[in-house]
Amino acid sequence: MIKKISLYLSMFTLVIFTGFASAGEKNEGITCINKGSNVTAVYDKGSSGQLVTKNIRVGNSYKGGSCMGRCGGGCGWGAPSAWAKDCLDHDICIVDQNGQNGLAADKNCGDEFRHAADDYTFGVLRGCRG
Ligand SMILES: [Ca+2]
Repeated sequence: MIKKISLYLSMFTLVIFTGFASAGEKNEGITCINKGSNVTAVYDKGSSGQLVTKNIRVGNSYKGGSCMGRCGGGCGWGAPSAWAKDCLDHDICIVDQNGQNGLAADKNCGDEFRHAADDYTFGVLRGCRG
């Protein structure tokens, strides 16, 4: 139990520090988004480059990517999924920039990936179920 709590605490600390690291696209904490709603995704080229915005309906496919806004790849396999703003930003970035999906190391979308880490980890617990 203590081990689990300290793991969560260290993840929180990591998330907070990475949140301050980038000036371009913003980490929006864990902001839930609902499937079927229209949301403006924002990402930047590089890690603090030119901002790009894209209005998209959450849950739609976009340029060959599916389930835009779901945290994790594609549409998942049926387990409860988190749907959150930072995950949407990352999804759109990967598709738009032909990302290699190098996760945190991706040239354009690595910062978006780091911003989405808290959403991915805690989104379901926070009730971001789409
Ligand atoms: Ca970026």
